[in-house]
Amino acid sequence: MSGTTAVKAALQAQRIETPSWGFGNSGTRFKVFAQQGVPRDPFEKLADAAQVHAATGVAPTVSLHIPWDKVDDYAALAAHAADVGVRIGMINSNTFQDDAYRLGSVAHPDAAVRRRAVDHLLECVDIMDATGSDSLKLWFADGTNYPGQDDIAARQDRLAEALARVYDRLGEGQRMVLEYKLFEPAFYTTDVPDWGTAYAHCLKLGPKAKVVVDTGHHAPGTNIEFIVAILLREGRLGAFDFNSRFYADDDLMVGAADPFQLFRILHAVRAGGGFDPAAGVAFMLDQCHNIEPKIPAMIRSVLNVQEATAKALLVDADALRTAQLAGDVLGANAVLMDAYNTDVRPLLAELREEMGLDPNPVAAYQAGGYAEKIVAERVGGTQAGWGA
Ligand SMILES: [Mn+2]
Repeated sequence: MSGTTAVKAALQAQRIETPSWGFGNSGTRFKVFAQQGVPRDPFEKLADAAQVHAATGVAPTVSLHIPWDKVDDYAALAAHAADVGVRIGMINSNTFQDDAYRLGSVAHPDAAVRRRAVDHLLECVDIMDATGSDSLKLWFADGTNYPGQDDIAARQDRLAEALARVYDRLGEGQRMVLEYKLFEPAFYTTDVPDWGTAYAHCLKLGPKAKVVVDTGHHAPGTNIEFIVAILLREGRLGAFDFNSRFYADDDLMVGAADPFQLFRILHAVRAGGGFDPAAGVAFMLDQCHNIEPKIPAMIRSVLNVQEATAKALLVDADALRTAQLAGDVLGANAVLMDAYNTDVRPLLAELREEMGLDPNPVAAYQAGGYAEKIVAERVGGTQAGWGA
C-alpha cells in the first residue's frame, strides 16, 4: 500500500462515537436555550445520531446516558438503532442527580446511599446486556467542598469497594472505563481527580477496567499527550471523551479551541499503537451544543477528529525516528510540524467520495432537509435535556 492508501484505510476504519445527550438541549447553570426540533426521547436522539453517521460514514455508535435515556424496552431501543443505521455504544452511568447524593454516591459516608449508587451501576450493566453494549462508562461527581468534611482515604476505600462489586458483575466481553475530572461539582477534593487515581483503581480491579481521558478534565497547560502515551504503554487507555475547553470543562466542539493539541494527542495515539482496533481505544465525543445547531455541530466535530487523525497518520514515522535517534532536535520537530501543517481536507474529500459520501458532510446534511423535517414533525411533548 502506498502511504496515502494506508492513511485512507486507517481513516476509513476509525470509529467515532456520538453522545445521545449532545442532541438534547443543554446550557449552563445560567440558562438552557431550547432549540426547535430537538429530540423528545432516546429514539429520536438515535435518529439524529444516525444523520451524523450517514454524513460521515465513521460514527456508527451512540453512547447512552442512564437515566436520561431510560426506556421500558431496551431491546426495542437497540432494534430501533439498527433500523436507523446505528448501534448502542457505551452506557454512561449517573450517580450525581439524586438528592441522596449531596455528600457523594459510591464514596458517601452512609452505606445505604452507597448501596443505592451501586444498584444503579449494576442496573447499567443489565442495560448493557439488553442492548449489546460492551462498555460501562463511570464518572463520579463525588468529593468534598471543605477541608475536614470527610476522610480522604476512607472515601477511596468506599470507592474501591463499589468498583469491585460492579467489576465482578461484568460479563464476557464487557468492560468498565473510569473517567477522571479535576474538579467540579466538588471544589476541595474530588475522589477521582486525575489519571493516576483512575489508573490505580483500574490496576487493582483487573484487565477489564480502563481509564477514560476526557480532554476537558485537566488543569490548564496539562500535557495530555503524555498521559495518553503512559496509559497506552500500560495497556489502560480505554476511551477518549473528546471536546474543547478554554477555561474549565467547557464541552465545546473538539478541535475548536486547540487543533494543535488534538493533533499532538492523536500523534501519541498513533505512536502508542492506539489506532489498532486490538488496542480497544474508543474515540468518543462528549460535548454539549448550547448555542449552535446540534447535528451539524456533531458532524463538524467528527470532521475535526478526522482531520487531526489524518495529520497524525501523515507524520513520517521513519524520518521522525531517524531524527530522534540522531539527536536532531529541530529536524524531529520539523517532521511533526510538516504533518500538522498539511492541508488534509482534499485527502478527506477524496476518501469520502470513495466511500460513496458527499465530500462536504455539513453541506450535505444541510441540503438534505432533515433539519426542517424535525422542526415540523417534533411538535408537542417534552424536549430532551439534562435530567430528561
Ligand atoms: Mn466526559
